[in-house]
Amino acid sequence: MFCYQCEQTIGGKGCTKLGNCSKDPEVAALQDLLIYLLKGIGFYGQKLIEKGMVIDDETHKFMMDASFSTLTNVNFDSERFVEYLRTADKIKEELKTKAKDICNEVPEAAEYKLPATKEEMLRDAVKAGIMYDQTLDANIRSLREMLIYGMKGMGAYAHHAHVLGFNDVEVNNFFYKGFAATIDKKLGVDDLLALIMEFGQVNLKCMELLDKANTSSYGNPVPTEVLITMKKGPFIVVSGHDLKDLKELLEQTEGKGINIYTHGEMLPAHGYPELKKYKHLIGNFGGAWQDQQKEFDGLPGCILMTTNCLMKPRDSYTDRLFTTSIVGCPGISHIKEVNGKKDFSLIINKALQLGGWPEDEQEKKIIVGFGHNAVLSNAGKIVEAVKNGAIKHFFLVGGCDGARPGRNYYTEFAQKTPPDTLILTLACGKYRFNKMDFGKIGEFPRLLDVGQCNDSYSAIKIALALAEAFNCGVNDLPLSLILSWYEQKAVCILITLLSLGIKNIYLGPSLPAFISPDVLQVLIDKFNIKPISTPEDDLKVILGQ
Ligand code: FS2
Ligand code: SF4
Repeated sequence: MFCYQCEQTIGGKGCTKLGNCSKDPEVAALQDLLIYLLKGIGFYGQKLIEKGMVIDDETHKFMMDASFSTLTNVNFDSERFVEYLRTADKIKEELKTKAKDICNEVPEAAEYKLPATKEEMLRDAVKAGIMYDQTLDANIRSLREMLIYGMKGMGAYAHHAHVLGFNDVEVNNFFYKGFAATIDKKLGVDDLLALIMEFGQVNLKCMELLDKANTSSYGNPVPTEVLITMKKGPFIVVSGHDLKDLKELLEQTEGKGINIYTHGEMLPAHGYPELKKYKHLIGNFGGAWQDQQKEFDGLPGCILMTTNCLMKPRDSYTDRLFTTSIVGCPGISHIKEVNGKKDFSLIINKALQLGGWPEDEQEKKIIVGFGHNAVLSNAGKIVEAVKNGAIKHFFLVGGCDGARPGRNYYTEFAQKTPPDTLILTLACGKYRFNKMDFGKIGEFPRLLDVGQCNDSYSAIKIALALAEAFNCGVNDLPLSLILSWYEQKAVCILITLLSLGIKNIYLGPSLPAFISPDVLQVLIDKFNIKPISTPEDDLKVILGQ
């Protein structure tokens, strides 16, 4: 196997024997082959789109789901990948038949025919490996992989919007164009760089679409206090990012004497009016994803994993862990959708049987719900606070968390920001400091939780609105972006920020292994992207001290 798509790749180079995430060589090989087939589908799909033909919604849904399934910490179940591969092959053959009169030179990935058995698939997967073609130029490989990882991230966003009934033709169509481009030998470095920037703009649309899907389904998040201590009684912990799964579970547990706790990236759910109205959405449990094995160990309740980040479970909680949607893990019960509905009775009965926590803990609360609507409804006051000097600088300290050392930087950075600065945060990296007291500036808490990584659009919208209010560009605002990355959603967000021309981003804790030295130099030259150093030194540079 060879995989270097995430930040915790072994040695900062690549996982070759077993993933640091526990992805095994079999799953890695099947994922490689799935991406290979998506390239073939992309080739025929793009030809058909260029001829003005419309691809059906089921195929679009497959493209986003299959891309999402290969994202870090989503699915470890090889049997599920065999199913995806068979569907991919069927779709490719259908598109091939439709496109047979309009294709001249057909690349190998588009000609490939999936064999019948898993053993044969594993044999074939070798040629789908990232490093298989040793003659490929390092910069071309780097840019192709960057685009693929970006599309994996966008696959997740498009999936979440789609389950709520929201679609965008430009977003759907880009998957074909993007995957086709990764097997197009005519595209050089400049072409791929231009395409990646185009992708950044398409992904912006996708993030906007997801924002619309979430806010029109559940209302605009409002500042909300969230209990972070435990209450007596049976409970289910809901992790991941999927608000629809949470809503369905809340409906099915109402009046049953079960408390629902959010976990990890589900924390911002408490701010949505249509979710917070459920009284048994009681609070938030635990920290960021990398703490789950310790926190779920022997838990007297159930866990529903709606999306990433899933870690290989310890034996002590395999009987109380459940997956749904794209998530999968061998030996773990999976709740499927049947006729547009999910039946959570298995998990509900198990939670009742486990009994939950024996007593209440002393209450502690934090505050969430500072999406773009909540922040921008106070835009006038924020602008005024900047003009009268009460707010000197804005920091966006956000992104993914992870297990590797070096991430304390973000805690220390947040703690060292001066008291006359405002910190916006989002995604699971915030667990490093979101239970700390940063005080207030006037009526605003200094730390504003904008939401999940899926809500990055909110942060972009806030930045663009501030730039408009001050009649300047985003790069001229007293705003600094201090980002932590881990998986491929962070890749698509980063590309979108670059496509908006945003400069001077601080990125850490380490730089992506898939970015070649030459490509990195281009990013430095064009966007002045910087690796993080120390909180003290970076703050000095940012604040001009
Ligand atoms: Fe955090 Fe993990 Fe949100 Fe990422 S829960 S690192 O895949 O999606 O962010
Ligand atoms: Fe390694 Fe990350 Fe790939 Fe897992 S997803 S195999 S940790 S690079």
